[in-house]
Amino acid sequence: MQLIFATQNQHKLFEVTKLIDLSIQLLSLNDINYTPEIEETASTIEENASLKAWHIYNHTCNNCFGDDSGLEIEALNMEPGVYSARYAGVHKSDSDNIKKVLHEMKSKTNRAAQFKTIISLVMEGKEHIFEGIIQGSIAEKPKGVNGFGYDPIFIPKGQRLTFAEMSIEKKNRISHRSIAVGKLVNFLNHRNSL
Ligand code: ITT
Repeated sequence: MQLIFATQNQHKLFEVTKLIDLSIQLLSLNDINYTPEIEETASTIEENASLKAWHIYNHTCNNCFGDDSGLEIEALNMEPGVYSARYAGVHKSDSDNIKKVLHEMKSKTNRAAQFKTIISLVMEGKEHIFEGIIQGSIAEKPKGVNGFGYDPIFIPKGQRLTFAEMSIEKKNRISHRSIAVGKLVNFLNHRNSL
């Protein structure tokens, strides 16, 4: 089965490629020569996941899914959340976003946070939603060089290392994205066995 992954984020693509069954042939936006940016205009993670999947489904008429993810920090009223990619500004980098989080967290004793991924699958004109959440906390300073985004400051609950200090295999065993992708794969396998 072919499935397009409606993402422009190569790190996400790499993580998901390692998680998906061999029976599913994952096509990236590069594979289908789709280069324009998909504008994320919605105000929730759920709606943005949906928007990305429908955008590519309507453009290609092929089954596809979108992933929208965000870091939600309790002491910051669950921000940056849907604004995770542009928390420090539209053209800012991952390290600018991390600096802003650490600055906002300076005086906070509650460092609880969670990563959330919503996957929207659009298949034969119908949408299916899968959620993955991992709880954890915000580190005092960035550590590690693996992964992307906020990985250097996120310590999953029960772990000592940040996501960026873990191998991709270790992150993929526990991450928000792997939980959501696991649900997606189960759904597809169940459907194929009917
Ligand atoms: P696409 O929309 O093209 O998929 P994106 O990078 O814009 O890629 P999102 O809007 O879903 O993706 O992600 C928002 C940001 O959240 C992302 O740029 C990262 O900074 C952060 N993020 C998402 N997943 C993450 C993860 O697994 N680890 C660390 N940071 C992550």
